[in-house]
Amino acid sequence: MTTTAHDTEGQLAEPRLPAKLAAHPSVQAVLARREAGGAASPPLVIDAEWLRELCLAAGADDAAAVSLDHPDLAGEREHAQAALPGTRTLIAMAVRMNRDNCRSPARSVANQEFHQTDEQANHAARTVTRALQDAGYRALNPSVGFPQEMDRFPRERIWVVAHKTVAVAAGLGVMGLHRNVIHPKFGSFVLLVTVLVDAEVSEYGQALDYNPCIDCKLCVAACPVGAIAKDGAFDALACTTHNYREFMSGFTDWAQTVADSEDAADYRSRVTDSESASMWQSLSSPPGYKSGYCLAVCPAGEDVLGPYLDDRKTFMDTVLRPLQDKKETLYVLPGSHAQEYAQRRFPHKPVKEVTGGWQPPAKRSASTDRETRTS
Ligand code: B12
Ligand code: SF4
Repeated sequence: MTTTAHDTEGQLAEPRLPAKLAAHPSVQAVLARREAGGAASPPLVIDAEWLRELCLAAGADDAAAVSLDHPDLAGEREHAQAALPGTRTLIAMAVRMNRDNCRSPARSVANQEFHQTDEQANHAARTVTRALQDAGYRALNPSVGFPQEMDRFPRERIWVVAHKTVAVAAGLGVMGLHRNVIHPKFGSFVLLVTVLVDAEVSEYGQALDYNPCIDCKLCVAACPVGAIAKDGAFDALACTTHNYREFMSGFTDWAQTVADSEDAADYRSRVTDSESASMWQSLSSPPGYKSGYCLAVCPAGEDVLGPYLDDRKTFMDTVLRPLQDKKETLYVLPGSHAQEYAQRRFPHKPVKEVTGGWQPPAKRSASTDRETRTS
């Protein structure tokens, strides 16, 4: 066991080490480095300007720090402390996405943009974490999106830190009607990431004093399963059931369908060739979102707003309409508001009932999985 000695003036001296440990080459190297003054403690408070420059150089387009004591982060505290005991500050970063990639009805284009930005944001956060570690701090970067804590699924939240909550408290933006954070300049076209660190920062970000959302409600019109209500209510289950068809919950439902199928012909009567191919693609490359249209059509943000202000009709015809017109299967829970909404508002889009994979399946007939297109 290590004991701490006091010298004659009562100062804290090097801990006394057991002889065997003290003789170890690594221990001797560390002690020698200390004696040479090469391992000074890092400053107690991180310089905010240094930190911001570090984040921007690492690939972030905007960054700000917020104390874990911020009242709006009360719900994040236990999660942050569990991930990195001793966390004092959260560093929020935003990384821009290319707008027209996100808006493309070719979802492969949009998904590539989401995943590339996701990677860039993870890379930026990891670079910042490394620099903080090298400066002598404890730091940690939870993933931008996936992987998440699937051992908690589906009962508890699976994300380590809620990046939106942190970004809003740090002043990087405000949640719009569509519940994504809108950056005042870059609009909705940002992904967010957070770095946890065990030190304070000399200056913290301030929450924006206005919401960049202009309340145009294009996100309401774009969502194919009615997940966003005009009053701001958000139907997370409707969104997840469709948009995450090829993520953990939709995959579980699909696996159940495979298990329930009597033979190949029965499977092919429940799942189209295109759906099988799409599921394969999501399993072999990063999984594909089915929608994200709410974010794609959002005109908010100083860099984005111009074309919408210039000519709203053209903006709707070229950004909103192509996504509304796209023929694509929509996934809904039976009897849900999403099902009724999708059939009524988007009669040209086939609607398919699925369990969502949230709970063990009731015994189903093959017809349950068939398209229930009406009107
Ligand atoms: C869970 C989650 C989802 C869920 C729930 C969405 C939501 N609004 O919270 C689903 C699957 C629906 C989803 C979809 C999308 N997401 Co998402 N998602 C997350 C995640 C992991 C946590 C979100 C969070 O903090 N929620 C808590 C609070 C802050 O959110 P809230 O809106 O106030 O509360 C709602 C939800 O929490 C929900 N809820 C509560 N408990 C649970 C449990 C489960 C299992 C589910 C599904 C939902 C849920 O109900 C609340 C009431 O509406 C973050 C990544 C992260 N680690 O932070 C990304 C994140 C929020 N997603 C993001 C994106 C881009 C999307 C999509 C556009 C993906 C896509 N390409 O299609 C869509 C947009 C849908 C939308 N309009 O919100 C970005 C947002 C970037 C931004 N500018 O704000 C984030 C921050 C990822 C990132 N690192 O950038 N997402
Ligand atoms: S699309 Fe319009 S209403 Fe929806 S979040 Fe963006 S600005 Fe707000």
